[in-house]
Amino acid sequence: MDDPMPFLRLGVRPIALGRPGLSGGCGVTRIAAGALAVALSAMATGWGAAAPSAQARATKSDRSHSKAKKRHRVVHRALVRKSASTARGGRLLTRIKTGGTAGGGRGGGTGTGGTGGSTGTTSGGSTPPGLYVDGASHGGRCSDARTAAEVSFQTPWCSLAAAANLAPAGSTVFVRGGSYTSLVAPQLRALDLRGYDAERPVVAGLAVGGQGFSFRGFKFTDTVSLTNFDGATIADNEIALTPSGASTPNGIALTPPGSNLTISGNYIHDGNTAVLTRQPGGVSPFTNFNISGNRFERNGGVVMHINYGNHWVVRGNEFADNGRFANIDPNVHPDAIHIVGADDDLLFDSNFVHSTTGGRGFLFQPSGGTQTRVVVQNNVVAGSTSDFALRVTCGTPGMRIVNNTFAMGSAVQGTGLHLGISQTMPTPNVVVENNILRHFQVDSGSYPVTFANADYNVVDVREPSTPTPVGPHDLAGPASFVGLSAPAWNAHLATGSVGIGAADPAAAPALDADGDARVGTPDIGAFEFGS
Ligand SMILES: [Ca+2]
Repeated sequence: MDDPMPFLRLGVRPIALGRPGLSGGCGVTRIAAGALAVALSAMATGWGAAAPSAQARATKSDRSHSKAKKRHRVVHRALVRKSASTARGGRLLTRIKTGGTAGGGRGGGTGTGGTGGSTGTTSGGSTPPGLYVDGASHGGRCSDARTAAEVSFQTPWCSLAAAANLAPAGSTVFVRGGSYTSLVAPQLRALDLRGYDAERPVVAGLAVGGQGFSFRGFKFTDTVSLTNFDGATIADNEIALTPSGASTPNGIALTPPGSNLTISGNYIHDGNTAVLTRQPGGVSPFTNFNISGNRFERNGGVVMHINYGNHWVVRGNEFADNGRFANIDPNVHPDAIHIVGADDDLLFDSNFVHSTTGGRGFLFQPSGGTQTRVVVQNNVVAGSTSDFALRVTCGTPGMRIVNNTFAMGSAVQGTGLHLGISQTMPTPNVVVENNILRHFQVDSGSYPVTFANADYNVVDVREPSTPTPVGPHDLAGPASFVGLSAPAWNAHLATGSVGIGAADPAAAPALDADGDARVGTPDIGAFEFGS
């Protein structure tokens, strides 16, 4: 059965190695009341000073979002073919499958540093300028004894380690097809490492750090681990993991300090946690992350784990059939995204979560502080299990939840949009507008959740005998969809559905989850009808 209150039992369940650190409830319970007052006061001041950030970015990113639509590229067509038989969510997903929305939004690394070599092909006899690693000697006999000046397409290095040790900063390094051992390089120079053409070299994982490096076009078969990094890009790779119980590897594991990271266009599947932020010692926030256009499929842990994130954009990702698997962790709480720690300025935009395997949506569970300037917009969470689409324990002041379609399972207590489940600190000024909600529940408690606006939602079931708000413009559900069932989970509104033309224009993002403009009055939910 699904566990609607997972963290309540975490205290009695051992946390397996490699799993995200999980803490119970809102973590400020151990902070003295005076300290909490000071913290909240400071937070309020900070909000006033910097309030535009997540919201402004949401608007700004609408524009880049639109541009991204026009930027379909070839980069991982192989991945597209590989996963093309699974679910469809409308054009949102189509975009992911054709290269993602990579680059949208403000956050994210630079990670370039390349010499501008294009990823052209060798047809016609020309090879792109750059250095070469060719362990299988496809283009000529490889040798790691060469200097960088001696390396060419015909005279390549054999190993990634040689490139890491010998390529000068700013180099583009093409890696030919073949199998490579894991690269361990604690401080990489600014190298742009690329799988050559469509050869997609297979690499047994990374353990790297450094500045301005990037990895594109690889197939990794073990964890991509980044520690102490700034300006890194992990893009258009496949991370193909193998379930092995408690030893199932994670996809991308991040250990601070870490800043300016882009994770885009990757296909990460069959692992434990797809994107894991570790805080093994003193807390060090992960700053300026852009995680967009990735596909996370059949992972058996918390899919994305955010622990002390600052200035993150999480956009246009697909979470496909992640959940509980006997050969990974049959007892995991399989959140699509679990946000813990004290976090600031997080935008979750146009993500698509669907599962038939127990997976669920977003869980906000602050610890050690609050989660401020959080915007959740244009997301779809659907699935056959009755579990939450978005749950907040407490401590997310000013959170904006707008134009989402939350239609997971059946409408029973503890599912859907569920706010204030474990109240140990205030959650003021929350905005809940223009959402389609199969179930809506706000719990009572010592620190009641309060709303700046809770209106213009389509609500199927509002949990009775709770302080769940009723807006004057709320509409009774259910909305009707084009096809909200597996495998398509198509959450576009059907002709005549409730919610069309019924959203609050002041709250609706300029573009919908497809990146399309509004048609007339904005519609409730993630997709604009007729756009
Ligand atoms: Ca409309």
